[in-house]
Amino acid sequence: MDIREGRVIKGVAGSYTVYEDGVRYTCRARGRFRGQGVKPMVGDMVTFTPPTDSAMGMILDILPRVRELARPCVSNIGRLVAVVSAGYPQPDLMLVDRLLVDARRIGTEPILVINKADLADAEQTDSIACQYRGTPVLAVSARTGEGVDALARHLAGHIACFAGQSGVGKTSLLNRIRPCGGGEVGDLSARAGRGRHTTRHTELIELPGGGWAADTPGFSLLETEPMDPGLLPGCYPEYAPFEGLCRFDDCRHDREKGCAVRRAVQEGRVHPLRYERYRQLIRELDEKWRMRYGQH
Ligand SMILES: Nc1nc2c(ncn2[C@@H]2O[C@H](COP(=O)(O)OP(=O)(O)O)[C@@H](O)[C@H]2O)c(=O)[nH]1
Ligand SMILES: [Mg+2]
Ligand SMILES: [Zn+2]
Repeated sequence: MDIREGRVIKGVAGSYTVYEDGVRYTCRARGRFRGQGVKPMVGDMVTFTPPTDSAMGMILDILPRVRELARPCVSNIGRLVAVVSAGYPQPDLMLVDRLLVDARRIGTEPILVINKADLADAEQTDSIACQYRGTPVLAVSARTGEGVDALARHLAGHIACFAGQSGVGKTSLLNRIRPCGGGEVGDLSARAGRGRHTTRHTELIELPGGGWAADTPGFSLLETEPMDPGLLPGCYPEYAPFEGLCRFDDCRHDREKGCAVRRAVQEGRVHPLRYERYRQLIRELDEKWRMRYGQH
């Protein structure tokens, strides 16, 4: 048997596109996956047999997967690109914070991309960037191309997930990075009227520097999956210098007495707006966690 190894880059209705060495093969998944309740996922490395004249292509096994998200359904994610707009739509930094937490929770390096820099001055982009000490931030413009090379370098060799509000320019950026990508750019006015998303299913597109990108609608897992609130502080790199300095070992940096993170906020070493959103988030996670698991 001709057994190969490749990457699943698309899956629609039980039909998978597997990529190996520049060639795309259409495969089905072996029947026994269904019995085990597992399904190949976009991003998976798999063993497969390519289609022949007499047989369909078949995925045989899924190699161990890491860093997977359920929405978007992608595995082996190496970079999470949280995109906001410096112009319209108004940045939803709570969504950005949720995306950064999701990324760090699954062990993926996030980057914050401030797009549409052509519509804003440095002061406006800085007012966002300065809130994210410890997170790489890039100001870019899909329109002028500013910063796009730096972004492409950051993604090279990885599977990158683009996420963020509708209309911030995710598809436009991907089209810039990969001019023949052919993603459909949304018409903001028409779309707002009908409330539809241009980007539907998840598919990996090949990046010129090696690597893959998924263009996904913007939402965060935290809205759907309860997360242990105790893990939240570890998802804030700007808290790391103050670790172990709070009065209580199990300090969650909310209302506790003698909290070193709150002191850092007062001293201007952690951004107050980011911290306020953190408190909102941890209280929200508490609530969900309690509803799911009872008092803790
Ligand atoms: N001025 C400006 N407009 C942009 C830029 N990037 C995207 N747009 C526009 O923003 C709108 C939404 O872009 P799109 O890529 O569909 O956003 P998505 O929903 O995040 O994929 C389109 O009208 C784009 O032409 C940019 O860098 N500057
Ligand atoms: Mg789009
Ligand atoms: Zn604390």
